[in-house]
Amino acid sequence: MIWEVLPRVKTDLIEQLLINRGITTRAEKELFFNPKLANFEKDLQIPGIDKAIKRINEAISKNELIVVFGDYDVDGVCASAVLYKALSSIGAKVLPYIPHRDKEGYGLSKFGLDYAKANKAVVVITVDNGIVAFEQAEYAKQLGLDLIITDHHVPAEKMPDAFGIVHSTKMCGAAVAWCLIREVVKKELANELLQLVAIATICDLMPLKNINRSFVIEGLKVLNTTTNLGLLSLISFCRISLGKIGSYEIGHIIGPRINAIGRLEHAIDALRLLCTKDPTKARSLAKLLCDTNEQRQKLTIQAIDEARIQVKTDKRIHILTSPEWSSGIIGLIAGRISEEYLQPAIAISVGEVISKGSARSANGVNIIEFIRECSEILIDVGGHPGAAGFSIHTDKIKLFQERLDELSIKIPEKGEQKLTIDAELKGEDLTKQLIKNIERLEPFGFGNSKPVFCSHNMKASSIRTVGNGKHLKFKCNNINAIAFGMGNLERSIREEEEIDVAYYLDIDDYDGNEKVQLLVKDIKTSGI
Ligand SMILES: [Mn+2]
Repeated sequence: MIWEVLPRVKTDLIEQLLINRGITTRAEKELFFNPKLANFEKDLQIPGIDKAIKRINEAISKNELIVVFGDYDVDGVCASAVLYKALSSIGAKVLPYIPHRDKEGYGLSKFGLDYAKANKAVVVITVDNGIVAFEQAEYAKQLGLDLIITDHHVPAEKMPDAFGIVHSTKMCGAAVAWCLIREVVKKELANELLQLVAIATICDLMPLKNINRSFVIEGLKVLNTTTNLGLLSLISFCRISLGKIGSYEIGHIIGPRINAIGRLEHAIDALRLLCTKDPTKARSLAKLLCDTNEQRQKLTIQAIDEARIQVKTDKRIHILTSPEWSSGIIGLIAGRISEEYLQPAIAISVGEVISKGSARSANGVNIIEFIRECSEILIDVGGHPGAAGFSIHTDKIKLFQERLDELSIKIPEKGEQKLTIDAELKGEDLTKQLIKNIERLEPFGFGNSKPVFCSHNMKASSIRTVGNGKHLKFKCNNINAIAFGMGNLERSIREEEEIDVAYYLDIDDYDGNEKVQLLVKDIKTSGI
Protein backbone atom coordinates (compact mmCIF):
# COMPACT_ATOMS: atom_id res chain seq x y z
CA MET A 1 0.00 0.00 0.00
CA ILE A 2 1.35 3.43 -0.94
CA TRP A 3 1.18 6.01 1.83
CA GLU A 4 0.36 9.43 0.53
CA VAL A 5 1.05 11.90 3.33
CA LEU A 6 -0.74 15.18 2.64
CA PRO A 7 1.64 18.16 2.59
CA ARG A 8 1.95 19.81 5.97
CA VAL A 9 1.29 23.53 5.69
CA LYS A 10 0.13 24.36 9.22
CA THR A 11 1.83 23.63 12.51
CA ASP A 12 -1.50 23.37 14.28
CA LEU A 13 -2.85 19.88 13.63
CA ILE A 14 -6.54 20.84 13.66
CA GLU A 15 -5.87 23.63 11.13
CA GLN A 16 -4.05 21.09 9.00
CA LEU A 17 -6.92 18.59 9.19
CA LEU A 18 -9.35 21.31 8.10
CA ILE A 19 -7.16 22.18 5.11
CA ASN A 20 -6.98 18.49 4.21
CA ARG A 21 -10.79 18.54 4.09
CA GLY A 22 -10.96 21.57 1.83
CA ILE A 23 -11.95 23.97 4.60
CA THR A 24 -9.62 26.88 4.09
CA THR A 25 -11.31 30.25 4.45
CA ARG A 26 -12.39 31.86 7.68
CA ALA A 27 -16.01 31.74 6.58
CA GLU A 28 -15.82 28.02 5.79
CA LYS A 29 -14.25 27.37 9.18
CA GLU A 30 -16.99 29.39 10.90
CA LEU A 31 -19.67 27.33 9.18
CA PHE A 32 -17.87 24.09 9.97
CA PHE A 33 -17.75 24.77 13.69
CA ASN A 34 -21.19 26.44 13.85
CA PRO A 35 -23.15 24.05 11.71
CA LYS A 36 -26.59 25.51 12.32
CA LEU A 37 -29.18 24.73 9.66
CA ALA A 38 -30.23 28.37 9.80
CA ASN A 39 -26.89 29.21 8.18
CA PHE A 40 -28.02 27.38 5.05
CA GLU A 41 -31.37 29.08 4.54
CA LYS A 42 -30.68 29.56 0.83
CA ASP A 43 -30.19 25.83 0.25
CA LEU A 44 -33.28 25.00 2.31
CA GLN A 45 -35.49 27.14 0.08
CA ILE A 46 -35.73 24.79 -2.86
CA PRO A 47 -37.71 26.17 -5.81
CA GLY A 48 -41.16 24.64 -6.26
CA ILE A 49 -41.99 24.31 -2.58
CA ASP A 50 -44.69 27.01 -2.57
CA LYS A 51 -46.61 25.49 -5.47
CA ALA A 52 -46.40 22.01 -3.91
CA ILE A 53 -47.59 23.24 -0.51
CA LYS A 54 -50.50 25.07 -2.11
CA ARG A 55 -51.60 21.83 -3.77
CA ILE A 56 -51.18 19.90 -0.51
CA ASN A 57 -53.34 22.45 1.34
CA GLU A 58 -55.97 22.17 -1.36
CA ALA A 59 -55.93 18.38 -0.96
CA ILE A 60 -56.43 18.79 2.78
CA SER A 61 -59.36 21.15 2.40
CA LYS A 62 -61.01 18.90 -0.18
CA ASN A 63 -60.22 15.75 1.83
CA GLU A 64 -58.34 14.30 -1.16
CA LEU A 65 -56.05 11.31 -0.67
CA ILE A 66 -52.30 11.87 -1.17
CA VAL A 67 -50.07 8.93 -2.05
CA VAL A 68 -46.43 9.28 -0.98
CA PHE A 69 -44.35 7.25 -3.40
CA GLY A 70 -41.03 6.31 -1.78
CA ASP A 71 -38.08 4.03 -2.26
CA TYR A 72 -36.82 0.90 -0.53
CA ASP A 73 -33.41 2.10 0.66
CA VAL A 74 -32.73 3.97 3.92
CA ASP A 75 -33.07 7.38 2.29
CA GLY A 76 -36.31 6.43 0.55
CA VAL A 77 -37.81 4.91 3.69
CA CYS A 78 -36.80 7.86 5.89
CA ALA A 79 -38.09 10.33 3.28
CA SER A 80 -41.42 8.47 3.17
CA ALA A 81 -41.62 8.58 6.97
CA VAL A 82 -40.84 12.31 7.01
CA LEU A 83 -43.59 13.11 4.55
CA TYR A 84 -46.11 10.65 5.99
CA LYS A 85 -45.71 11.99 9.53
CA ALA A 86 -45.64 15.62 8.45
CA LEU A 87 -48.66 15.47 6.17
CA SER A 88 -50.70 13.42 8.66
CA SER A 89 -49.92 15.99 11.36
CA ILE A 90 -51.52 18.79 9.34
CA GLY A 91 -54.66 16.79 8.64
CA ALA A 92 -53.89 15.30 5.24
CA LYS A 93 -55.15 11.87 4.24
CA VAL A 94 -51.94 10.04 3.32
CA LEU A 95 -51.20 6.59 1.96
CA PRO A 96 -47.50 5.69 1.75
CA TYR A 97 -46.37 3.43 -1.06
CA ILE A 98 -42.99 1.76 -1.34
CA PRO A 99 -42.30 -0.38 -4.39
CA HIS A 100 -41.05 -3.95 -4.09
CA ARG A 101 -37.42 -4.05 -5.15
CA ASP A 102 -37.67 -7.29 -7.13
CA LYS A 103 -41.19 -7.14 -8.46
CA GLU A 104 -41.43 -3.44 -9.30
CA GLY A 105 -37.91 -2.09 -9.13
CA TYR A 106 -36.69 1.41 -8.43
CA GLY A 107 -38.69 4.54 -8.95
CA LEU A 108 -42.14 5.73 -9.86
CA SER A 109 -43.96 3.11 -11.95
CA LYS A 110 -47.18 2.80 -13.89
CA PHE A 111 -48.03 0.00 -11.49
CA GLY A 112 -47.68 2.38 -8.54
CA LEU A 113 -49.70 5.08 -10.28
CA ASP A 114 -52.47 2.57 -11.02
CA TYR A 115 -52.42 1.67 -7.34
CA ALA A 116 -52.81 5.34 -6.40
CA LYS A 117 -55.68 5.74 -8.85
CA ALA A 118 -57.40 2.56 -7.63
CA ASN A 119 -57.26 3.93 -4.09
CA LYS A 120 -58.88 7.15 -5.31
CA ALA A 121 -55.82 9.29 -4.68
CA VAL A 122 -55.71 12.65 -6.44
CA VAL A 123 -52.18 13.74 -5.58
CA VAL A 124 -49.01 11.63 -5.78
CA ILE A 125 -45.80 12.93 -4.21
CA THR A 126 -42.57 11.09 -4.92
CA VAL A 127 -39.69 11.14 -2.45
CA ASP A 128 -36.09 10.20 -3.29
CA ASN A 129 -37.10 9.32 -6.86
CA GLY A 130 -38.92 10.59 -9.93
CA ILE A 131 -36.58 13.14 -11.49
CA VAL A 132 -36.16 11.00 -14.62
CA ALA A 133 -39.70 9.52 -14.61
CA PHE A 134 -40.72 11.04 -17.96
CA GLU A 135 -43.21 8.41 -19.17
CA GLN A 136 -44.62 7.96 -15.69
CA ALA A 137 -45.28 11.70 -15.44
CA GLU A 138 -47.18 11.50 -18.72
CA TYR A 139 -49.13 8.52 -17.43
CA ALA A 140 -49.99 10.32 -14.19
CA LYS A 141 -51.47 13.11 -16.31
CA GLN A 142 -53.56 10.67 -18.30
CA LEU A 143 -54.90 9.22 -15.04
CA GLY A 144 -55.76 12.72 -13.83
CA LEU A 145 -53.28 12.55 -10.93
CA ASP A 146 -51.41 15.67 -9.82
CA LEU A 147 -47.83 14.46 -9.58
CA ILE A 148 -45.34 16.31 -7.38
CA ILE A 149 -41.79 15.05 -7.73
CA THR A 150 -39.34 15.55 -4.87
CA ASP A 151 -35.91 14.09 -5.52
CA HIS A 152 -32.14 14.61 -5.30
CA HIS A 153 -30.86 12.31 -8.05
CA VAL A 154 -28.99 13.64 -11.05
CA PRO A 155 -31.54 14.90 -13.60
CA ALA A 156 -31.37 14.21 -17.34
CA GLU A 157 -31.24 17.06 -19.86
CA LYS A 158 -34.88 17.95 -19.31
CA MET A 159 -37.28 17.60 -16.42
CA PRO A 160 -40.42 15.40 -16.45
CA ASP A 161 -43.71 17.15 -17.18
CA ALA A 162 -45.12 16.99 -13.65
CA PHE A 163 -47.55 19.23 -11.72
CA GLY A 164 -44.69 20.24 -9.42
CA ILE A 165 -40.99 19.54 -8.93
CA VAL A 166 -38.89 20.10 -5.80
CA HIS A 167 -35.34 19.06 -6.60
CA SER A 168 -31.90 19.64 -5.12
CA THR A 169 -28.72 17.59 -5.43
CA LYS A 170 -27.17 19.25 -2.37
CA MET A 171 -28.81 16.89 0.10
CA CYS A 172 -30.44 13.47 0.38
CA GLY A 173 -34.02 12.66 -0.57
CA ALA A 174 -35.25 12.71 3.03
CA ALA A 175 -33.76 16.20 3.40
CA VAL A 176 -35.56 17.42 0.27
CA ALA A 177 -38.81 16.05 1.73
CA TRP A 178 -38.03 17.79 5.02
CA CYS A 179 -37.43 21.11 3.24
CA LEU A 180 -40.85 20.76 1.62
CA ILE A 181 -42.74 20.43 4.90
CA ARG A 182 -40.54 22.19 7.46
CA GLU A 183 -42.55 25.40 7.46
CA VAL A 184 -46.02 23.91 7.47
CA VAL A 185 -45.67 21.54 10.42
CA LYS A 186 -45.23 22.40 14.10
CA LYS A 187 -41.69 23.41 15.02
CA GLU A 188 -41.32 20.45 17.40
CA LEU A 189 -42.26 17.98 14.70
CA ALA A 190 -39.93 19.58 12.15
CA ASN A 191 -37.15 19.24 14.70
CA GLU A 192 -38.08 15.66 15.58
CA LEU A 193 -38.02 14.63 11.92
CA LEU A 194 -34.40 15.75 11.63
CA GLN A 195 -33.33 12.44 13.19
CA LEU A 196 -34.65 10.66 10.10
CA VAL A 197 -32.88 13.17 7.85
CA ALA A 198 -29.61 12.50 9.71
CA ILE A 199 -29.95 8.74 9.28
CA ALA A 200 -30.72 9.15 5.57
CA THR A 201 -27.90 11.67 4.99
CA ILE A 202 -25.31 9.28 6.40
CA CYS A 203 -26.67 6.12 4.76
CA ASP A 204 -27.08 7.79 1.35
CA LEU A 205 -23.40 8.82 1.56
CA MET A 206 -23.94 12.55 1.31
CA PRO A 207 -20.64 14.38 1.89
CA LEU A 208 -20.74 15.43 5.54
CA LYS A 209 -19.93 19.08 4.88
CA ASN A 210 -21.99 22.26 4.68
CA ILE A 211 -25.73 21.68 4.90
CA ASN A 212 -25.37 17.91 5.28
CA ARG A 213 -23.08 18.33 8.28
CA SER A 214 -25.77 20.53 9.82
CA PHE A 215 -28.51 18.03 9.13
CA VAL A 216 -26.47 15.29 10.76
CA ILE A 217 -25.39 17.28 13.82
CA GLU A 218 -28.89 18.59 14.52
CA GLY A 219 -30.45 15.20 13.75
CA LEU A 220 -28.02 13.30 15.97
CA LYS A 221 -29.05 15.48 18.93
CA VAL A 222 -32.66 14.41 18.43
CA LEU A 223 -31.78 10.77 17.77
CA ASN A 224 -29.74 10.53 20.96
CA THR A 225 -32.80 11.44 23.03
CA THR A 226 -35.33 9.88 20.69
CA THR A 227 -38.85 8.93 21.72
CA ASN A 228 -39.52 7.15 18.41
CA LEU A 229 -40.66 3.69 19.52
CA GLY A 230 -39.34 1.90 16.46
CA LEU A 231 -35.90 3.47 16.66
CA LEU A 232 -35.77 2.82 20.42
CA SER A 233 -36.51 -0.88 19.85
CA LEU A 234 -33.99 -1.12 17.04
CA ILE A 235 -31.33 0.61 19.14
CA SER A 236 -31.90 -1.75 22.05
CA PHE A 237 -31.84 -4.84 19.78
CA CYS A 238 -28.49 -3.71 18.34
CA ARG A 239 -27.07 -3.22 21.83
CA ILE A 240 -26.00 0.35 21.21
CA SER A 241 -26.73 3.07 23.72
CA LEU A 242 -28.87 6.11 23.41
CA GLY A 243 -26.65 9.11 23.95
CA LYS A 244 -23.71 7.47 22.21
CA ILE A 245 -25.03 7.25 18.67
CA GLY A 246 -22.80 8.85 16.07
CA SER A 247 -22.28 8.58 12.35
CA TYR A 248 -20.54 5.20 12.75
CA GLU A 249 -23.50 3.63 14.58
CA ILE A 250 -25.90 4.96 11.95
CA GLY A 251 -23.81 3.93 8.96
CA HIS A 252 -22.75 0.52 10.20
CA ILE A 253 -25.43 -0.66 12.59
CA ILE A 254 -28.78 1.12 12.21
CA GLY A 255 -28.63 1.76 8.45
CA PRO A 256 -27.87 -1.79 7.31
CA ARG A 257 -30.83 -3.09 9.33
CA ILE A 258 -33.27 -0.59 7.83
CA ASN A 259 -31.89 -1.46 4.40
CA ALA A 260 -31.90 -5.24 4.77
CA ILE A 261 -35.68 -5.70 4.84
CA GLY A 262 -36.01 -3.89 1.50
CA ARG A 263 -33.21 -5.98 0.03
CA LEU A 264 -34.74 -9.35 0.87
CA GLU A 265 -38.42 -8.74 1.69
CA HIS A 266 -40.43 -5.53 1.55
CA ALA A 267 -39.21 -2.15 2.83
CA ILE A 268 -42.71 -1.21 3.96
CA ASP A 269 -41.87 -2.97 7.26
CA ALA A 270 -38.99 -0.54 7.81
CA LEU A 271 -41.39 2.34 7.23
CA ARG A 272 -43.83 0.73 9.68
CA LEU A 273 -41.04 0.55 12.25
CA LEU A 274 -40.31 4.27 11.91
CA CYS A 275 -43.99 5.19 12.15
CA THR A 276 -45.49 2.79 14.68
CA LYS A 277 -47.00 4.01 17.95
CA ASP A 278 -47.40 0.49 19.35
CA PRO A 279 -44.49 -0.72 21.54
CA THR A 280 -45.21 -4.43 20.89
CA LYS A 281 -45.23 -3.86 17.15
CA ALA A 282 -42.06 -1.79 17.43
CA ARG A 283 -40.29 -4.70 19.11
CA SER A 284 -41.45 -7.34 16.65
CA LEU A 285 -40.56 -5.16 13.65
CA ALA A 286 -37.12 -4.36 15.12
CA LYS A 287 -36.49 -8.07 15.58
CA LEU A 288 -37.62 -8.76 12.02
CA LEU A 289 -35.20 -6.13 10.68
CA CYS A 290 -32.29 -7.54 12.70
CA ASP A 291 -33.01 -11.16 11.68
CA THR A 292 -33.31 -10.15 8.03
CA ASN A 293 -30.00 -8.32 8.27
CA GLU A 294 -28.28 -11.46 9.53
CA GLN A 295 -29.68 -13.39 6.61
CA ARG A 296 -28.56 -10.61 4.25
CA GLN A 297 -25.03 -10.81 5.65
CA LYS A 298 -24.81 -14.56 4.96
CA LEU A 299 -26.12 -14.19 1.42
CA THR A 300 -23.72 -11.33 0.67
CA ILE A 301 -20.64 -13.18 1.86
CA GLN A 302 -21.51 -16.13 -0.34
CA ALA A 303 -22.29 -13.96 -3.38
CA ILE A 304 -19.07 -11.97 -3.05
CA ASP A 305 -17.11 -15.23 -3.07
CA GLU A 306 -18.89 -16.20 -6.29
CA ALA A 307 -18.23 -12.78 -7.80
CA ARG A 308 -14.49 -12.93 -7.05
CA ILE A 309 -14.21 -16.10 -9.13
CA GLN A 310 -15.53 -14.18 -12.16
CA VAL A 311 -13.07 -11.27 -11.82
CA LYS A 312 -10.38 -11.00 -14.47
CA THR A 313 -7.77 -8.77 -12.90
CA ASP A 314 -6.60 -7.17 -16.15
CA LYS A 315 -10.07 -5.67 -16.87
CA ARG A 316 -10.66 -2.00 -16.21
CA ILE A 317 -14.29 -2.58 -15.36
CA HIS A 318 -15.63 -5.74 -13.75
CA ILE A 319 -19.04 -6.94 -14.92
CA LEU A 320 -20.23 -9.90 -12.88
CA THR A 321 -23.47 -11.78 -13.36
CA SER A 322 -25.48 -14.53 -11.72
CA PRO A 323 -29.09 -15.69 -11.80
CA GLU A 324 -28.62 -16.68 -8.14
CA TRP A 325 -27.99 -13.19 -6.79
CA SER A 326 -30.98 -11.36 -5.38
CA SER A 327 -31.32 -7.88 -6.83
CA GLY A 328 -31.28 -6.64 -3.24
CA ILE A 329 -27.62 -7.45 -2.72
CA ILE A 330 -26.03 -6.65 -6.10
CA GLY A 331 -25.11 -3.16 -4.92
CA LEU A 332 -23.19 -4.69 -2.03
CA ILE A 333 -21.39 -7.09 -4.38
CA ALA A 334 -20.42 -4.31 -6.79
CA GLY A 335 -19.28 -2.18 -3.86
CA ARG A 336 -17.01 -4.84 -2.43
CA ILE A 337 -15.48 -5.87 -5.77
CA SER A 338 -14.76 -2.26 -6.77
CA GLU A 339 -13.07 -1.73 -3.38
CA GLU A 340 -10.98 -4.87 -3.63
CA TYR A 341 -9.91 -4.55 -7.25
CA LEU A 342 -9.71 -0.72 -7.36
CA GLN A 343 -11.73 -0.50 -10.57
CA PRO A 344 -15.46 0.13 -11.14
CA ALA A 345 -17.67 -2.94 -10.82
CA ILE A 346 -21.14 -3.89 -11.98
CA ALA A 347 -23.11 -6.80 -10.53
CA ILE A 348 -26.10 -8.08 -12.46
CA SER A 349 -28.91 -10.21 -11.08
CA VAL A 350 -29.92 -12.16 -14.17
CA GLY A 351 -33.66 -12.65 -14.58
CA GLU A 352 -35.55 -14.69 -17.17
CA VAL A 353 -36.54 -11.73 -19.31
CA ILE A 354 -35.30 -8.65 -17.47
CA SER A 355 -32.17 -8.32 -15.37
CA LYS A 356 -31.17 -5.78 -12.75
CA GLY A 357 -27.73 -4.24 -12.46
CA SER A 358 -25.95 -2.19 -9.87
CA ALA A 359 -22.70 -0.30 -10.44
CA ARG A 360 -20.13 1.18 -8.08
CA SER A 361 -17.35 3.50 -9.09
CA ALA A 362 -13.64 3.42 -8.35
CA ASN A 363 -10.51 4.96 -9.84
CA GLY A 364 -12.23 8.32 -10.36
CA VAL A 365 -14.79 7.10 -12.91
CA ASN A 366 -18.16 8.90 -13.10
CA ILE A 367 -20.14 5.69 -13.26
CA ILE A 368 -23.55 7.15 -14.10
CA GLU A 369 -22.10 9.05 -17.07
CA PHE A 370 -20.16 5.99 -18.12
CA ILE A 371 -23.22 3.73 -18.14
CA ARG A 372 -25.41 6.35 -19.79
CA GLU A 373 -23.15 6.01 -22.84
CA CYS A 374 -24.96 2.73 -23.49
CA SER A 375 -28.39 3.87 -22.36
CA GLU A 376 -29.97 2.77 -25.66
CA ILE A 377 -29.22 -0.86 -24.72
CA LEU A 378 -30.76 -0.43 -21.26
CA ILE A 379 -34.37 -0.22 -20.19
CA ASP A 380 -33.61 2.48 -17.66
CA VAL A 381 -30.71 3.84 -15.69
CA GLY A 382 -30.34 6.23 -12.78
CA GLY A 383 -28.02 7.19 -9.98
CA HIS A 384 -25.06 9.28 -8.97
CA PRO A 385 -21.39 9.62 -10.06
CA GLY A 386 -20.41 7.07 -7.41
CA ALA A 387 -23.22 4.54 -7.72
CA ALA A 388 -25.87 3.72 -10.29
CA GLY A 389 -28.57 1.18 -11.02
CA PHE A 390 -30.18 -0.01 -14.22
CA SER A 391 -32.38 -2.66 -15.76
CA ILE A 392 -31.70 -4.47 -19.01
CA HIS A 393 -33.29 -7.17 -21.19
CA THR A 394 -31.45 -10.35 -20.32
CA ASP A 395 -30.62 -11.09 -23.97
CA LYS A 396 -28.79 -7.76 -24.19
CA ILE A 397 -26.35 -8.41 -21.31
CA LYS A 398 -23.67 -9.79 -23.61
CA LEU A 399 -23.85 -6.77 -25.88
CA PHE A 400 -23.74 -4.49 -22.84
CA GLN A 401 -20.62 -6.25 -21.56
CA GLU A 402 -18.91 -5.89 -24.93
CA ARG A 403 -19.80 -2.21 -25.22
CA LEU A 404 -18.55 -1.39 -21.72
CA ASP A 405 -15.39 -3.37 -22.40
CA GLU A 406 -14.75 -1.20 -25.46
CA LEU A 407 -15.52 1.99 -23.54
CA SER A 408 -13.30 0.90 -20.66
CA ILE A 409 -10.10 1.94 -22.48
CA LYS A 410 -11.04 5.40 -21.19
CA ILE A 411 -10.60 4.19 -17.61
CA PRO A 412 -7.03 4.56 -16.35
CA GLU A 413 -5.16 1.42 -15.40
CA LYS A 414 -5.45 0.68 -11.73
CA GLY A 415 -2.60 1.83 -9.58
CA GLU A 416 -1.41 0.39 -6.31
CA GLN A 417 -3.81 0.92 -3.43
CA LYS A 418 -3.25 4.30 -1.88
CA LEU A 419 -3.72 5.29 1.73
CA THR A 420 -4.13 9.00 2.21
CA ILE A 421 -2.56 10.11 5.46
CA ASP A 422 -3.56 13.35 7.14
CA ALA A 423 -0.33 13.93 9.04
CA GLU A 424 2.70 12.34 10.55
CA LEU A 425 2.74 12.27 14.35
CA LYS A 426 5.45 11.49 16.86
CA GLY A 427 4.92 8.87 19.54
CA GLU A 428 4.78 11.51 22.27
CA ASP A 429 2.02 13.43 20.41
CA LEU A 430 -0.45 10.60 20.90
CA THR A 431 -2.40 11.81 23.90
CA LYS A 432 -6.01 11.67 25.02
CA GLN A 433 -6.12 15.44 24.75
CA LEU A 434 -5.17 15.27 21.08
CA ILE A 435 -8.00 12.81 20.44
CA LYS A 436 -10.47 15.08 22.24
CA ASN A 437 -9.33 18.00 20.07
CA ILE A 438 -9.86 15.98 16.90
CA GLU A 439 -13.37 15.03 18.06
CA ARG A 440 -14.41 18.62 17.28
CA LEU A 441 -14.33 17.66 13.61
CA GLU A 442 -16.94 14.92 14.06
CA PRO A 443 -19.20 13.52 12.72
CA PHE A 444 -16.88 11.69 10.37
CA GLY A 445 -18.05 9.88 7.31
CA PHE A 446 -18.22 10.34 3.59
CA GLY A 447 -16.63 13.67 2.58
CA ASN A 448 -15.22 14.24 6.07
CA SER A 449 -13.25 11.11 6.72
CA LYS A 450 -11.84 10.13 10.08
CA PRO A 451 -8.24 11.36 10.14
CA VAL A 452 -5.54 8.82 9.36
CA PHE A 453 -2.07 9.37 10.83
CA CYS A 454 1.28 7.69 10.55
CA SER A 455 4.27 7.39 12.86
CA HIS A 456 7.74 6.15 12.01
CA ASN A 457 10.20 4.09 14.02
CA MET A 458 7.77 2.98 16.67
CA LYS A 459 9.01 0.19 18.88
CA ALA A 460 6.75 -2.88 18.68
CA SER A 461 6.24 -5.09 21.72
CA SER A 462 3.80 -7.57 23.31
CA ILE A 463 2.91 -8.89 19.85
CA ARG A 464 0.12 -11.47 19.83
CA THR A 465 -2.99 -12.41 17.91
CA VAL A 466 -6.56 -12.25 19.15
CA GLY A 467 -9.87 -13.52 17.75
CA ASN A 468 -8.61 -16.98 16.70
CA GLY A 469 -5.52 -15.58 15.03
CA LYS A 470 -7.50 -13.09 12.93
CA HIS A 471 -6.36 -9.83 14.47
CA LEU A 472 -3.00 -8.55 15.62
CA LYS A 473 -2.60 -6.88 19.00
CA PHE A 474 0.63 -5.20 20.03
CA LYS A 475 2.14 -2.10 21.58
CA CYS A 476 3.79 0.76 19.74
CA ASN A 477 6.13 2.76 21.98
CA ASN A 478 4.00 1.26 24.76
CA ILE A 479 0.71 2.49 23.27
CA ASN A 480 -1.94 -0.17 22.65
CA ALA A 481 -2.48 -0.98 19.01
CA ILE A 482 -4.89 -3.32 17.27
CA ALA A 483 -4.73 -4.31 13.61
CA PHE A 484 -8.00 -5.92 12.52
CA GLY A 485 -7.61 -8.71 9.96
CA MET A 486 -3.81 -8.60 10.13
CA GLY A 487 -3.21 -11.61 12.39
CA ASN A 488 -1.13 -13.16 9.62
CA LEU A 489 1.59 -10.55 10.25
CA GLU A 490 2.36 -11.94 13.72
CA ARG A 491 5.58 -13.59 12.59
CA SER A 492 6.69 -10.71 10.35
CA ILE A 493 7.26 -8.37 13.28
CA ARG A 494 9.89 -9.05 15.92
CA GLU A 495 9.69 -7.89 19.52
CA GLU A 496 11.48 -4.55 19.97
CA GLU A 497 11.63 -4.01 16.20
CA GLU A 498 11.08 -0.46 14.94
CA ILE A 499 8.10 -0.29 12.61
CA ASP A 500 6.10 2.36 10.72
CA VAL A 501 2.35 2.37 11.35
CA ALA A 502 -0.63 4.11 9.75
CA TYR A 503 -3.68 4.32 11.98
CA TYR A 504 -6.81 5.98 13.29
CA LEU A 505 -6.62 7.35 16.80
CA ASP A 506 -9.10 5.90 19.21
CA ILE A 507 -9.90 5.84 22.89
CA ASP A 508 -10.35 2.40 24.39
CA ASP A 509 -12.57 2.64 27.46
CA TYR A 510 -12.53 -1.01 28.39
CA ASP A 511 -12.95 -1.27 32.21
CA GLY A 512 -14.03 2.37 32.21
CA ASN A 513 -10.32 3.18 32.04
CA GLU A 514 -9.72 5.47 29.06
CA LYS A 515 -6.56 4.72 27.14
CA VAL A 516 -5.18 5.83 23.79
CA GLN A 517 -5.40 3.07 21.22
CA LEU A 518 -4.21 2.91 17.62
CA LEU A 519 -6.58 1.28 15.12
CA VAL A 520 -3.91 0.19 12.69
CA LYS A 521 -4.59 0.43 8.93
CA ASP A 522 -1.17 -0.58 7.65
CA ILE A 523 2.23 -1.62 8.96
CA LYS A 524 5.63 -1.33 7.30
CA THR A 525 8.61 -3.21 8.70
CA SER A 526 11.99 -3.93 7.25
CA GLY A 527 10.71 -7.48 6.65
CA ILE A 528 7.42 -6.68 4.85
MN1 LIG B 1 -31.42 8.90 -2.06
